[in-house]
Amino acid sequence: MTITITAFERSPDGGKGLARDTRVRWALEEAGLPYEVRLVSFKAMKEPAHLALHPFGQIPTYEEGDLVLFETGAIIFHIAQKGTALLPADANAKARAVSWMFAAVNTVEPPILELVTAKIIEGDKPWAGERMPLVRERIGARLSQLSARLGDAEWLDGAFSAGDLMMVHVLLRLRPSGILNEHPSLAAYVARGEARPAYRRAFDAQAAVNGGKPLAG
Ligand code: GTB
Repeated sequence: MTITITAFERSPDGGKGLARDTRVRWALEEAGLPYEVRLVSFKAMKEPAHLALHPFGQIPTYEEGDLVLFETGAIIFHIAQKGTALLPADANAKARAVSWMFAAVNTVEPPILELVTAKIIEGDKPWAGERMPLVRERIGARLSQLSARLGDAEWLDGAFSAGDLMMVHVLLRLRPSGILNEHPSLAAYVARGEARPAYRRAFDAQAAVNGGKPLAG
């Protein structure tokens, strides 16, 4: 059955892989599943045809036969369950990998999104200058906890999993801020994710659409 995802017709990041279709592309590449991409404009995202797929008028969506999914957590969990490339066969290890998927989107991503809001949406407000250090402090606290747990390990819990995929992509959103480099072990963790051939294929595919440069090397 053909898998079709949606992605920005033109991503605001100009092809840096930060929009969330990249994490879905990456999961599909890790799982070795072929897929097609339907590009949508910001206008089309809010029109009935797309709202029928995604109640909040966003990308990415995932279609496979009669199945329509939205929310990257659900999409990647669905993809991951098709094999063992992204979730281990052992039931307990699988449950722990799922914990990391949730941790990425529920615990680590929210303060990172606050930074985006504080900078881009509310950057011109009179209180923006006072708010920014508080937001950076909250991110720093989370990253210190994550870094302490990762320690010297390559991945969060044994072999690379959907939990790492989600966490690496969430952390990548911090790169433009410089905050990631304040946590060298996490910067190295993200670099390991980016070095994976499946990530490089996903990144290059979205860059080709968005006018970005392919990953070098
Ligand atoms: N929780 C949902 C999920 O995980 O699937 C969130 C989906 C979401 O936020 N989608 C964004 C969207 O469609 C695109 S990824 N936004 C349009 C809208 O809401 O109208 C967020 C994003 C956008 C741009 C960049 N960038 O340019 O760097 C990075 C991330």
